[in-house]
Amino acid sequence: MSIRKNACLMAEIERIAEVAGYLWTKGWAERNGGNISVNVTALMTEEERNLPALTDAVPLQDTMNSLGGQIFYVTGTGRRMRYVAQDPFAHGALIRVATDGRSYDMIAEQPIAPTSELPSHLLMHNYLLANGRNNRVVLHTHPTDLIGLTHCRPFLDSEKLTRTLWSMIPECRIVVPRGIGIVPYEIPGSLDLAHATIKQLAHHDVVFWEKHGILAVGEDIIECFDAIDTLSKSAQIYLNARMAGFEPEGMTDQQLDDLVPAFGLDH
Ligand code: 2HA
Ligand code: ZN
Repeated sequence: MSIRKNACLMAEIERIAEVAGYLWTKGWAERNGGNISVNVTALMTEEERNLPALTDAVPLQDTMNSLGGQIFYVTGTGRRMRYVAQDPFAHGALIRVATDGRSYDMIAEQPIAPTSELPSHLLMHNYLLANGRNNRVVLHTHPTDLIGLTHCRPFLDSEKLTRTLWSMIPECRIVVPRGIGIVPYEIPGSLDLAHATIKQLAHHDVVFWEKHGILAVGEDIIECFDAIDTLSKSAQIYLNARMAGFEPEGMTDQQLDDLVPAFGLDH
């Protein structure tokens, strides 16, 4: 049975490839920078979910109590986004978490070892599902302008950073309504980074990792990309103004608050 006959699944894989291409063309994915995981379980038939494993089970460090039987497309370790864009199944794989949540195997299309950030991606999916959030997507990338801001101590403050970026353009307040969480520097791929990120996900859908990159969660991969792209636009306006020698005025508190009822924002 070929997974490629499943049109719904393949459409989702195409959207992942589309976003991988954007990450590369935006300059946010140097070398193997960034990684993507998407929960595709709901797009698969019972038969596909039970496909024979391509690999032995690989143990997980933590038990994923909410992920038993869930299937994810995950980009491969060391893989370049520019190649994921061209051929997502040659540079990523479908992994299946065991029913006891303690290991995973691979079911398609080739056994590609998952991203070094897999433990953190799975911990996040586990947290999100356990909390009833249908956030199927975890997207991590390295936008130059946004990472640059994390080198400026005053911006390592969620309220200050959120307020500054929101106030550059109305869209930013609308597209990133829960604001930005900040995680102080941790070793990439570490569980400390994952646990610190999960704390931020209680209040935010986008988290900045100091001097490293951005992580966004959401229901849809294009929307996750759009949120980061809009933040990047705001950062460019802010930084361009500073480079031109002036402090940008920013929208007023009233102008920002008026967007909440006008666009039916919850926050
Ligand atoms: O996958 O971006 O954080 C490479 C990374 C690790
Ligand atoms: Zn990274």
